[in-house]
Amino acid sequence: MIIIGELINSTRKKIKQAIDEQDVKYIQELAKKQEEAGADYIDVNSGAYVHDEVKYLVWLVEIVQEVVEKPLALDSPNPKALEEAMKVHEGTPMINSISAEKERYDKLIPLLKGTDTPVIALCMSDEGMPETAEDRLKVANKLLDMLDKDDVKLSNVYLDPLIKPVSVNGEYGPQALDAIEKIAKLESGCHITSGLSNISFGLPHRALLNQAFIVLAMGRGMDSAIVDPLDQKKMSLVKAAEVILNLDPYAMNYLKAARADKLV
Ligand code: THG
Repeated sequence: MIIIGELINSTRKKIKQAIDEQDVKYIQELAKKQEEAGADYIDVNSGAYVHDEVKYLVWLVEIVQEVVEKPLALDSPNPKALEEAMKVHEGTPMINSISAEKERYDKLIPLLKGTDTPVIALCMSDEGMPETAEDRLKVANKLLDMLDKDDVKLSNVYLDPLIKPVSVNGEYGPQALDAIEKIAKLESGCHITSGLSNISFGLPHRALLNQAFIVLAMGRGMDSAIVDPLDQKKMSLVKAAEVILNLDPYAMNYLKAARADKLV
């Protein structure tokens, strides 16, 4: 599983406060902890700042890269913010995200064309948020087609089916899982990711629902997730599921984690 650590996000109160106070240490500690916990990418998002999003995204990239080796996932719908953050990022960042919405797509594609930049592609178009698994598959197919034509390697694409809360509609769980399976069956070579904590919004013991969802989604072919990597139970479940799905040959990773006393 490719883990994208979600905690440096200005929609979280503590992060908003840390940005307001320019508390470099707090943010750097959180970045290091996520890396140590096994994050492959560290997501950074300053979207709570309508007017200063660009400035703070650039700042987050600078301070987080001082303390981690892993690349960052630049999280913004704003092509300008992504462009400026890419300029200061050392090495290749992940872009979170592009979509099939024409204006956003056209502005972002020049930054991606012919590069080796991993990019999350949301299953969303100008027709709005998809409802059913079929709707998501349609947008996924369209995006894969567009990106392929625009010289983006599909092995660098992370399709995000967009997860909605099961507390809003009981069918949102099955629809998300079916969408993951349908996208995986395309065998396009792309990855599948999602911000899975949306699934549990509005219900108690959210971590428990997120844990159940990540295992179910892995069983249907999801190979990446935007999550809180400091949740040890979830990270342990991921390692256990990888053994069962034969994604961890000879349980090498699992055994290594066990020896390091990292499984709970
Ligand atoms: N897909 C993609 N990117 C995404 C999302 C997605 N980026 C943002 C988001 N969704 C994933 N990241 C987070 C980060 C933090 C939290 C949830 C998702 C979080 N939320 C608390 C809550 O919802 O209750 C906020 C409370 C707080 O801490 O203040 O922690 O789907 N591609």
